[in-house]
Amino acid sequence: MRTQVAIIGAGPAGLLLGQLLSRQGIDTVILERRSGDYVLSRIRAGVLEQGMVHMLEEAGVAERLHREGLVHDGFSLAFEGRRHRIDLKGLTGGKTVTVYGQTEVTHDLMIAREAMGATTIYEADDVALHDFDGAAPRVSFVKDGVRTELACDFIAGCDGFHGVCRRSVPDGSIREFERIYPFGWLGVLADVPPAAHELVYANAARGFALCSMRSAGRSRYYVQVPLDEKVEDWSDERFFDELRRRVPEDVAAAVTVGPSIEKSIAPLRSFVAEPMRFGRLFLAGDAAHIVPPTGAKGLNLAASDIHYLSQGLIEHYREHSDAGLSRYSERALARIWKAERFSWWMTSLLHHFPANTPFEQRMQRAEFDYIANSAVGSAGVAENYVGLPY
Ligand code: RFL
Ligand code: PHB
Repeated sequence: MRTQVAIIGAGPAGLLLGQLLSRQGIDTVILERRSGDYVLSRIRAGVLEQGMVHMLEEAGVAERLHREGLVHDGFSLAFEGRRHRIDLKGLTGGKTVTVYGQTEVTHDLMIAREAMGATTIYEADDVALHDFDGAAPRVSFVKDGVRTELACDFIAGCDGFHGVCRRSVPDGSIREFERIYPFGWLGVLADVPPAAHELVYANAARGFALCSMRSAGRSRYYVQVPLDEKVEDWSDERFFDELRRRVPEDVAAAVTVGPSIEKSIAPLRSFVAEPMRFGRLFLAGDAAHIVPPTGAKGLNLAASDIHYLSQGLIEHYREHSDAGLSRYSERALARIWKAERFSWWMTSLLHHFPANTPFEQRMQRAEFDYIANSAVGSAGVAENYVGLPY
């Protein structure tokens, strides 16, 4: 088998790259460890920056997004029961975010890829990367018990944090930066109307909570929990009780309780691998970096990486220039570090840290007071939340 670009991973990063390249006549094969249904069953992010929406338009997959996505002009921060609205649109000269689930984005990209006739091999086991430090890289994998080899010009490592690509790079050639937070998010998805029209991020005495949504009839809620908490110990009743104790009173009163259709705990981590290129292997999305979900940046960063990487690959094939590929890691990382900073900052502001001293608790309160009383402070939050320019 042979292709121009072998893409490892059919998450949003891999599928978006495949779609942008296919539309330029560049041949790709995607190798995915899981089944398509499994990929679609993972409930993850829900907030898209305008830059990501533009990329999905460019990829020709934004029709349903524009029909069903919810455009949000703002969101609220709540602190010890007080609430401050961040007017995204007013503070950024008209920018907004769109609430549209990651599973919907993935679904739309899968359909578009099928329509283009591009190859995706699901349930590809034991993917291994070969010779990517030279001019003729190869990827081998096992499908239905048979080992197959795929020759290619480039490998795009879009296989998430636990994937094989980053791990395949020789020791010492990539530097890793990491922070692990001492708590996780317990998330519930339920077919009930959202408690508020916009997202509410709350720091309360009992810890962080977030009211989010997927549609007018589907809510997504989170509460901060200790890392050793077990999801089996959280009945729906216990979850909704805890949620209502953490959000402002009027929001709590508007929470509609209903049976969960998904419930899981995700740990929080900040992580960056530098550089994002080794020879003919390029890392993108969660394969190269992780942010805590507090700023809603994970999925959006995967998209901005793909913006830079697709440009570099298109330049290579169309203009025979490797300038974009040479600058890929540097350009992507400049944006990634700023999103890492914002996600870390928002996580620090809004969570209950077991080791925080009373001084640090006062710092959180002062930070909130500053934002709530300063147009400049609020504008900084808004500018980062809608997404920094590509
Ligand atoms: P993905 O989505 O993880 O996709 C990677 C794909 O690669 C496949 N894969 C392999 N394929 C072949 N061979 C191998 N050896 C492979 N190893 C892995 C995987 O099966 C998978 O299909 O990465 P991508 O495309 O970079 O997209 C990134 C986003 O998914 C991610 O940043 C966000 O979802 C992060 N994230 C959240 N972000 C938010 O903004 N808001 C959220 O609420 C939010 N919740 C989450 C999240 C990430 C989570 N993870 C990764 C555990 C909740 C969870 C649970
Ligand atoms: C979500 O709806 O899942 C969501 C929204 C905002 C975040 C994180 C997750 O910051």
